[in-house]
Amino acid sequence: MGIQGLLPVLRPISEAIHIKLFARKRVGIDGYSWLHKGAFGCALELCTGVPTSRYLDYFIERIKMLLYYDVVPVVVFDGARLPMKSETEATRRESREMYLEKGNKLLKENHQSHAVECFQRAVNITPMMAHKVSQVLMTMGIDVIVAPYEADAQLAWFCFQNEIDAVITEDSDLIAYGVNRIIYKMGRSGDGFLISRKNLGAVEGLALSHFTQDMLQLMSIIAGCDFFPGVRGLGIKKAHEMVKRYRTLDRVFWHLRNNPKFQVEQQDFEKMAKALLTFKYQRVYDHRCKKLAYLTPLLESDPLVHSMMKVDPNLSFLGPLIPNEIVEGIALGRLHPCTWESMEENDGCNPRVKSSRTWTSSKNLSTNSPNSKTNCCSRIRILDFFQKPKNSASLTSIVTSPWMSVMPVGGGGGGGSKRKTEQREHVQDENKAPAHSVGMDSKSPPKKCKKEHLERNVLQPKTNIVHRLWSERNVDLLDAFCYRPKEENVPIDGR
Ligand code: D5M
Ligand code: MN
Repeated sequence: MGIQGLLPVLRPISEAIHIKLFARKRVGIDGYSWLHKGAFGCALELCTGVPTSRYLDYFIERIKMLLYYDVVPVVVFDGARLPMKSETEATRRESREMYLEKGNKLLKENHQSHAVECFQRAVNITPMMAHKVSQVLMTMGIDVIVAPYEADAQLAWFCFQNEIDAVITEDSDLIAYGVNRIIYKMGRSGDGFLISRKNLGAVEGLALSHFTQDMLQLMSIIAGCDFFPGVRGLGIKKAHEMVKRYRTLDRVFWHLRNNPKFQVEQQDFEKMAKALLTFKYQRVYDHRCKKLAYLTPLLESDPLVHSMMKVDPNLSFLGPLIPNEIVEGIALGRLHPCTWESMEENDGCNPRVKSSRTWTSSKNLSTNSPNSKTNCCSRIRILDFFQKPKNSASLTSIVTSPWMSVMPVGGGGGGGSKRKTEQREHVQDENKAPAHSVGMDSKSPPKKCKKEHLERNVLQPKTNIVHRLWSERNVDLLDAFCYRPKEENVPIDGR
């Protein structure tokens, strides 16, 4: 999970912060990270088939805490498996199965506490669990989206598009993707550790100030990441030294290949190149155009891209193509990200069990077919709750809810002018795609959709839910959403 050895070396630049630093700002949440943490406390139930929703309680508790501190959460869940991660996923699956077997054996032998430890490593987080959490989040008026592939890349996209100001996660991949501000180890009281991209140049013993984003990604790949197992005998510091010296993939690979100390095969070049391109161009959901996009604009003149396109014109390793209406259905939580089946039909069941309406292959779908649209949208219940604006061009966020209003950035619009203090205060300069140096701001603005040129709307919360409930004096609901801070001091232990 993540970049091997990266978080511990960044410890000197981790700032102890409290989440209230991000009051009135939008903060992205790596949903699976909280699902994993929440599942830890109910692993026995999850692994033995006892119905439980305790992982949900954990999630909602954290959300309530953010709302208490006026932070606007944007929850992002992982979608379908990325081809580049198949080996990592297979290793994880084998490990889970091994621990499940071990746990069941220990349970039979009446060693419950040891069994629970095994089950904690055996839990499989499913899209249906994410869906159940989403349903509750949506009723709370929280923005929630399912990425077509990795939540990491989707969060980076939101960051580059200035939609969020920081990400809460435990995954060091977010650093390689180029996210500006990442909050790790956030405890239940809101204490955590912030790693800012602008400080990466200040890491002692791992000088990154002259590293470009490509170099940071290359270092991550040869040290070991989810897309490439790394070069044996090369830790993060040696990886850093090598990239500092040789700078590009071609030169680094040539050096590795010609040094018998490193057992690098010729076919590793392609794997490393694909890993590099996946960090740069992974497919994400463009919530404004409602279709797939590349994380950063694809440079077909890039020799690596050019050579990959010759063998794989669709660049499927960046995430296979998905028809627009399906990708929208996935993003909004209507369709299962892997099977494309309706999530509602499967509710409460194993998502892999066939439902009455099954999308089997993309060739059955025509984006213009009236039927396909009806089929994928007909059974939506959860989103009936929300009013979608008729003019989709003005919808720039993920889900509209009764607590949200569309207003242009920089004031104007309805509730915005009334409640100036509640507008999101962007730190615009740092939220751009990391095309150039690490620890420095990119000069080129992110590419925008056509309609974006004239009018850039951002969905802003009118008020957060706690305010709304206060104003309506809805005591019961307020109590349900109420968060009471507790003292907690979580030490950083970096991974
Ligand atoms: O991991 C997605 C998120 O889920 C990331 O924040 C880490 C978390 N995760 C993944 N696997 C585990 C396990 N086994 N325990 C705890 N947390 C986990 P990604 O690596 O992007 O797939
Ligand atoms: Mn990751």
